[in-house]
Formats: sequence, C-alpha cells, structure tokens
Amino acid sequence: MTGKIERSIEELYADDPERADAVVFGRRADVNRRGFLGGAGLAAVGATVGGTIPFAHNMPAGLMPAALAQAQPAAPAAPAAPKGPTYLNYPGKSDKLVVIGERPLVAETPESLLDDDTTPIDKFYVRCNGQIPEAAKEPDKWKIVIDGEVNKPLELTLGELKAKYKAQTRRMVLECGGNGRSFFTPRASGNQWTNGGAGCAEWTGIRLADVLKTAGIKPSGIYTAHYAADLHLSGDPSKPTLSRGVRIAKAMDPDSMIVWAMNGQPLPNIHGGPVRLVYPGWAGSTSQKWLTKITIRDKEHDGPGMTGTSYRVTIKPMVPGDKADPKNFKILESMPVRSIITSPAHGTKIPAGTREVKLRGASWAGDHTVSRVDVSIDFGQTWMPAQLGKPKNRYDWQRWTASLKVPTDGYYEIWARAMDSRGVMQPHVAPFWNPSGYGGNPMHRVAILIG
Ligand SMILES: Nc1nc2c(c(=O)[nH]1)N[C@H]1C(S)=C(S)[C@@H](COP(=O)(O)O)O[C@H]1N2
Ligand SMILES: [Mo]
Repeated sequence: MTGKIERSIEELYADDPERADAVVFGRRADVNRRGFLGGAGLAAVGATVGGTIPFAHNMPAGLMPAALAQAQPAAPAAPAAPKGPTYLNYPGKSDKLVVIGERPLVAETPESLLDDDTTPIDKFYVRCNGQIPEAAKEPDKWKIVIDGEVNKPLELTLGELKAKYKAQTRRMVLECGGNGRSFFTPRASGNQWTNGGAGCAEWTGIRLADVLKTAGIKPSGIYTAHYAADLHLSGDPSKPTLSRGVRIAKAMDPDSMIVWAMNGQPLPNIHGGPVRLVYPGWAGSTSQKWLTKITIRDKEHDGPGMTGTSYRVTIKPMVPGDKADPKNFKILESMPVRSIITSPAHGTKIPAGTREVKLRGASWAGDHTVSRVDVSIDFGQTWMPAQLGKPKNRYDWQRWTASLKVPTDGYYEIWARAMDSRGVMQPHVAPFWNPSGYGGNPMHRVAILIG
C-alpha cells in the first residue's frame, strides 16, 4: 500500500471516498473507476485485501472493500484496524458476543453466530440502558400492576398470570431500534451496532391483550406506558431508566406478549427475567424487561425514550449531519427489512480450487414478511435468488440458503439483500440519515478469500 493513513480508513471513506480509494489502492485519485485498474494498481488492491479480485472491473468506486471494514472482527486483511473488539465476559453468555457499550452493558452478536434457526440464549444480544437488577429470588411472587385508563386496575403476581391465562409459545425476532446504526455516514450517535442487535427466540408467556381485556381499557385509553425494576445509571430511584409505550392496537396484537420463558428456560435475568414484554417487529426498546407496571394513557406516552429524536425517524429526508427539526420526526414502530449472511463468516478463508460456495442466512422485516432474498458475488452486477424459508409463525425470521459458483480463486464479496412483502428492498447504503441512527439496513456484505 502506498500513502500514509492519517485517519481510520472508515473516516477517510466517509469524508473523501476518492482519496480513500487512492490511498488504499495506490493510484491517482482522478482515475475514479476501479474498472480501469490494471498492473501495479491491481496488484496493490490484491495486497490490500489478500488476493486477486476476479470481479475487480465491477467494483464500485469509493466503496470501502468489506475486507477493510473495521466494524467486522475477523477481516482477512485489515491494515488500518486500530484495535480489535472487546468480547463479552458474562455468566451464561457466549464470549464471542462483541461489547459495544460497558456502562450500560450492550453486546451484539456477530452475524455468523446467528446461524441457528432459534438463537440460543448464550448468543442472544444484550441491551441494557440502566443498571442490571439482581435476579429475583421468588419469580412467581413478582408483581405486575395494570393501571391508568382502565375500568379495573389490576395487581397480579407472575404466579397468578401463569395460572389464570392461556400460555402460548412463539418464535419471534427481537431487534434493537438502533440495529445497523454503525452504517450511517456521518456517524449517528448511540451504540454502534452492525447487524447483531437482533435475535430470534422461542418466547413463552401470555397475550398482553388477555390481561388488558380483564382490566378493561376505557375509550380514553390510547397508549401504553411501561415501567420496570432496573435502576437508572445515576442510581436515582425516582428516574425511570427507560419507559416506552405503544399504540393500543399494537398492545392488542395477539403476538404482543408478557413472557417468562425463553427457549424453554425461565427468562434469564439479563434478558429481563423473571418477566418482560415482547412486541415483535417493533423497536426492541418497547419490549420492557423486568416489567413492573403498565399504565394505560390517554395520550402518547412521554417517558424516557419517547421524546426528542430517540426512537424517532424522519418524515421527510434531512441533510445528513444537519440539526434536527423536531417537527420532522415520527415514532419508529415497525423495523425495516434486513437480511444477514450467517455462513460463511466474514473473513473466511476457503481452500484453493473451491468452485462453489454454499451460503446460509436469515431475513426479517418488522411487521411484514420477506418476499425474496437475492445474493451477488460480483459486486452487484448480477443477482441470484436465494431459497427462502417460511416463518414458523408470524414474526419468526425466515432462513435462506443459496449456492454460488465462483470462477477462480481470489477475493470475493458476498452481498445479500432482502425485499419485504410490500416490495421495499434493502438499499446499498444506510438510507434516510437521522441523528440517532434508526433504520440503517444496507445490504449485508461479507468478504471471503478462496486460495
Ligand atoms: N427495563 C428495561 N427494559 C428494556 C431495556 C432496558 O434498558 N431496561 N432495553 C430495551 C432495549 S433498547 C432493547 S433493544 C431490548 C433488549 O433486550 P435483550 O437485552 O433481552 O436483548 O430490551 C428493551 N427493554
Ligand atoms: Mo434497543
């Protein structure tokens, strides 16, 4: 590589993609089509990514090669990566989860760890906003209050909930509202998730609607407000850590649940045990952990996480990086369509002579289903449909498989993009920039090296 890297390669690509290309690929910035690469230039590219690039002529200019993305832990060649990721060390959790925040604790799951039909508990991402409470000693005595705009306020123990209502089990995706935030340019504030702020677990519990029907929502009740037992980071007991809510219609959805078990196990403390909410398809922050109270309100809830630009997206596109106009924001509800390649892992080295690569992945689309997944191995020149599986139940993710022919040894990027049931497809780059970085769902790219 020629040139001196004075900033991280990601910053350089964000600020000045042409110059970044020139630095990485060792050629003049005015030759702005990688397709014109030849001789020394091509050799420099190969040295950078670790092998020749059979589809170099298709490489879009100014697009950072996936092999160099430092957000990815195991790139085959990452010359500018400053320091590696910090891995989680927490009882019951995989030490391959990547810590993206320590106080509060936030850890994501590398895409290649999401290769199971049902995400095992140890691989499931963790997102806390406050202090993690101590595990309940007598889970069945845990109390939940339903009050506000209801005819009959309730106080029920978890034991009573289990005894009085019909239980159901659903395999459903839980996804952090900020999943994909790291893909925004300029950088959006908050935890820098790649695609790993999501998982798909078997949740057992009851329909929230059944309990709300017992309480009887008054005609004035239009929104929920959720409260929990986790202490604010400051330690001030009068400050809720996070208190979000949903429109009554979502609360009455038969798949919106109060749950006490995950993958057949009592709900682990770190995931909100003994009891939490799960609102599948919507920003994970609505799925209150350590649930103590639901207040039905006669207006949109305004607790921490409901105001300003948090969990809000733009109504009309704004200039990336500009100051936000609060009037241009609406609450983020359904999550956008996303697909991930779960095998091979980013940075996989495959033996020389291999001419077929088998792919596996997952896809989901908030309140919608996924209608198709396409994959490309030539920088998006041609696309091939993947075999898309069916969800087990509503809100389950859809696994997919594909098999790609590769012409020669070398460096390849596998790209995957999904389309939802409305025809909305994952874009090339994170769309609709917003200051807190919601809706970052660009197509997933994985670098592999054959030979
Ligand atoms: N009480 C409480 N509930 C919470 C949170 C929290 O900090 N406190 N974090 C929310 C957010 S932002 C997400 S994405 C999910 C994460 O759930 P998990 O840690 O089980 O993956 O829980 C939500 N529920
Ligand atoms: Mo979240």
